[in-house]
Amino acid sequence: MSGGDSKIPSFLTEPLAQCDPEMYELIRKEKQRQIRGLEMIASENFTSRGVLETLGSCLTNKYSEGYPGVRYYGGNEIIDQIETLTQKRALVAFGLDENEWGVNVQPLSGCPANFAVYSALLEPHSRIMGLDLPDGGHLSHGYATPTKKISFTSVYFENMPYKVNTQTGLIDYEELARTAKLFRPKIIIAGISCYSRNLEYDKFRQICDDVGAVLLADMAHVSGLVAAKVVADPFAYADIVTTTTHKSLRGPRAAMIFYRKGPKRPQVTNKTDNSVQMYDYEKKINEAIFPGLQGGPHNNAIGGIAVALKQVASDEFKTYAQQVVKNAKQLVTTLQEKGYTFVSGGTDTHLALLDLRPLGLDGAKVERVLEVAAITVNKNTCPGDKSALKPSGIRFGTPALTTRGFKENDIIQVAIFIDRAVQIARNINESNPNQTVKDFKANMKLDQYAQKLDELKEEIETFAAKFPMPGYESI
Ligand code: DSN
Repeated sequence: MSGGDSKIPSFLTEPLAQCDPEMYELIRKEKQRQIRGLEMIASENFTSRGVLETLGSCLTNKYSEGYPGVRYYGGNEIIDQIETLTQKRALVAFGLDENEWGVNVQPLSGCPANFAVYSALLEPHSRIMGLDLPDGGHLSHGYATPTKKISFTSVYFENMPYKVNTQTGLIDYEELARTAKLFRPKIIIAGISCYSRNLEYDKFRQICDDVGAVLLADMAHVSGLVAAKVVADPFAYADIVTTTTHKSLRGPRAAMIFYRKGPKRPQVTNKTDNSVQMYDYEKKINEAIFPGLQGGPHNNAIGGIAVALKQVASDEFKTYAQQVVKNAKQLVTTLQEKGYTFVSGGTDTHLALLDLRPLGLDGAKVERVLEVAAITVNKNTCPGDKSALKPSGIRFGTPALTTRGFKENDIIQVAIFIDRAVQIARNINESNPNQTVKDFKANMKLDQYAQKLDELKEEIETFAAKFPMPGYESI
């Protein structure tokens, strides 16, 4: 026997700071950026130390193609327990009965999860309908310009988008019902990337029943709010529900697919035939994820989902989710009092879309000014925009700041900072309203603007650094 005296290279056991100081330093700087800035990207959050520890654990070492109890590799006794625990917690977090719903926790992220659902249920080139990207939909619901299929969803499936009403900013359900009857899609997707109002899942259900479509709810943005019951619940109406796990749910970067099982809902049972029909999604979806689209699941992420879901089931999380929505509403109210315009006039959720058209500005210019001032947001299309490349809005979200303990009064201060930054953007723009984004960025460096932006950044960083941050102390 040997081995007791064996040595492995020291870089296999040294802390990161020692074995790779360059990477350590980059991560440390990113951590500082996150602490010192105001993180307002609606799809981001700060996950917990427990999730980070699980992500950085030995679970990353293991291959486990297959599902609990049926794997293509040995050594999966513990991994099976981890995946089963994650599935159980997922059903508990959303109040689901295991006889009616199942869940696949292996999708690597949201786009693969949605693509797996289409691949599971549809033949190539079958028809689907999703909210148009410029109207607040998501790429993975299918997006094509008149000359190019942008998302691969549009390459492999035929997508007809539905739209929001450009006056109200609200989904036009009547138009969706009309076009669905003509287009006869196999799947209708109720999901958003930038839409601040509750989705009316009952209307989606009715439209799906009228045309015989499956209702897929992509609740990625709002899943934490759904679990806390502070926004509309898709599970009462949908056949399949997908979600990422790192947004308002505050877990690791991953995704889940919930699917109905057991006898079909009455609305979709064939009325001319008294036999009970059963849902057949489970096998199809599981096979679409593996072996259809993915190989080995990321067990560290699956473990991280379980840790996040345990937190989601707590009273603290419910309070958190309620505060996320209160903060978004406060942000809108304070900025509206200062004269700003929001698409749909407000929010029911964690996000709000500022329409910059009344100010003669566009999203790219304001995103950059806010970024330099340490407020991180993203430019976004507003209803009526022709191109996603030159959008006229800014999307704000409150999940990340709320995790750091921001309350309404703090958000009022954040709105004051945003207003000051936008005023600087207006001043730069007014020197030549037709200037390109490139020229605008160059002009931001002129002394009279750069100095104001520096001052604002310093104030914002001092303010933000006072709030606690979850995760590790150092990186
Ligand atoms: N990228 C995410 C968002 O920002 O909405 C969705 O995948």
